[in-house]
Amino acid sequence: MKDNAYAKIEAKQAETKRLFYKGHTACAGCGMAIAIRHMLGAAGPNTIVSGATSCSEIVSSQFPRTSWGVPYIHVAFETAASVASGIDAGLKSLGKNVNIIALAGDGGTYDIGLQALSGMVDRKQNVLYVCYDNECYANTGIQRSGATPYGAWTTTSPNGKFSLGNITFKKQICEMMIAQGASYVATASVAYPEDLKNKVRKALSLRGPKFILIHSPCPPAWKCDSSKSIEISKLAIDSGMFVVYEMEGNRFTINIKPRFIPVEQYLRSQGRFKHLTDDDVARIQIRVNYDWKRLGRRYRKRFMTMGWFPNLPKVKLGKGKKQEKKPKEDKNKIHLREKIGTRIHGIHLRKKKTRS
Ligand SMILES: Cc1ncc(C[n+]2csc(CCOP(=O)(O)OP(=O)(O)O)c2C)c(N)n1
Ligand code: SF4
Ligand SMILES: [Mg+2]
Repeated sequence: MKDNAYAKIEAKQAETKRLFYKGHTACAGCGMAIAIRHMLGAAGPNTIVSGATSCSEIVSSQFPRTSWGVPYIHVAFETAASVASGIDAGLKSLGKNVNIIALAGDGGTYDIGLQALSGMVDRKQNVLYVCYDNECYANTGIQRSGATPYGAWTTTSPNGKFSLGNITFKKQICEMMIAQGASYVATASVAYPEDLKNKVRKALSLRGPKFILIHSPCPPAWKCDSSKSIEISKLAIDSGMFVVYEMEGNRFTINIKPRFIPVEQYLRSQGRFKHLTDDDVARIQIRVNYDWKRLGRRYRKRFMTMGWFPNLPKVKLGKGKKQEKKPKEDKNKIHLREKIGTRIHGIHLRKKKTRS
């Protein structure tokens, strides 16, 4: 019985290793490489991948070497979804049933490939779109993307005397896909591989456009130790900063319930947030609390059936920099009230009528 279980695990591991070969050149602790390994392990060999320009392509497919154990087409930055749509049309006309995966980073999804992705969902193509989200354009030197969190340092949103770092909150890409009517929308994390693989399997078993967002740490961009990638991914979920859920049709489920530790624990684990003051951190906590309350309101019934409600941490503002005092009014300044009965810029100032 025990031997059987081990044999199963080994077979699974062999399958995972075979489809995304070792020897790629991703940095140590790279979430993207872990995400792809699990994604392919779950998809199996009957798969074609349309992969956008990104770290995932650079580290795995430099001619004449490859890490891909399945057909992999490297496509232009913004075209992962449109090439996958073409593959879908071609295979349909040949009557073949093959898993089609479009793979891109957050830059290639939230920003530059959004139009192609939207078109793919609109046309109801039978494609699974996987976005690994390392929250920046890592491949070209860590620039800010639509997925970069508020307050984060990047090379195009540097922190300094007059700058906090990135001043926008993450684009709600999954909500956009839900609004567009994708058959299946889910988020996953490299810290929970079984959940990730189950989602890939489930998505591929459904027809129509599917979208999975995988939170993927990037040590050079997040300025963290490469041995801490998984730990930090868990902190993102436990603090409620990254929500792990799925939306199958109209059914919303939280797959990993956070413990709601203060977001500070997540933020202080990475150098890209180290410049944030206590007030900046409190502002981020307010936003996270707001997002959870919004989620709770929208899916109130589902939260009730899950029998679980978010227990959000309290926020204290004003711990950080002192607020600047307002300058006192100049006593010599003539008050408007004293000018009643005169004209200012052609307007006759009258006394306000009071009801008797
Ligand atoms: C049209 C176009 N614009 C810009 C580039 C340069 N470029 C290549 S990869 C990349 C960053 C990709 O970022 P992301 O999609 O987040 O993937 P990551 O590098 O983070 O894995 C950029 C800007 C390009 N190849 N094509
Ligand atoms: S820069 Fe980041 S995403 Fe790119 S290979 Fe290194 S860890 Fe992975
Ligand atoms: Mg990226």
